[in-house]
Amino acid sequence: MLTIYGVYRSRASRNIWLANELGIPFRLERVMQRYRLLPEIAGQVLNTRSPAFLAINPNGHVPAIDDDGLVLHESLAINLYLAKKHGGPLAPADPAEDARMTMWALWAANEVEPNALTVLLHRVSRPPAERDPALAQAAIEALRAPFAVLDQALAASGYLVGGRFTVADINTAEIVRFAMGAPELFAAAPNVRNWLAACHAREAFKAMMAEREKEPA
Ligand SMILES: N[C@@H](CCC(=O)N[C@@H](CS)C(=O)NCC(=O)O)C(=O)O
Repeated sequence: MLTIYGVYRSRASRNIWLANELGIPFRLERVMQRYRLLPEIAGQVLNTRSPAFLAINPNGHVPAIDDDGLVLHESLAINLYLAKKHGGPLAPADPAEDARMTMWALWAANEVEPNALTVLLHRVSRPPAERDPALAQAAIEALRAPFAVLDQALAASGYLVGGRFTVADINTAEIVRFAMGAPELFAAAPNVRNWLAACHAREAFKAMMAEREKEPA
């Protein structure tokens, strides 16, 4: 049995979306980000600093999984593992596709995620008084080049690997989602805009988001 540690409003969303796509059952062990809890209730809620969770992921971050005793952290690595384990069209068909899927996961984590997170924090999720527009703008400027790369990669088939929807699209789309507070990036990259819309129209994504909306922000 697969256990996913995290909450919908965390990078566990990536693993839950993939599990929904694969149709595999999972148990969600709710682990809250410590910084989202008031200190007075932190001891009562399983969170990213709880000793019981640190035994699962000593980094103190969600998500993590326990898949019949295989314990993993890192959301993108978890998705690559689950896709390969369960096979089918989301998974690599051969070593070349495997390499491309790994490439896109590392690319998204390194070239996009830090700046996309800055856009999310400073344009969307932090209270307006705590946002730094200059930081957001610098992140947006830095994302123009990787968005152009992604736009070009999507031009041929509308997908990243193998001309079909795969785990590479899930991993990359979940990181690109963080930048949605910068519509100017998507206006300049229509293939990225259309691809993300297609990813977000998938039933498995919508089911994940419906649960996410039920969680307190
Ligand atoms: N590279 C990691 C990042 C994990 C991460 O930073 N998770 C955040 C939530 S989305 C977290 O646990 N923050 C709470 C904390 O650091 O205490 C991954 O992709 O799994």
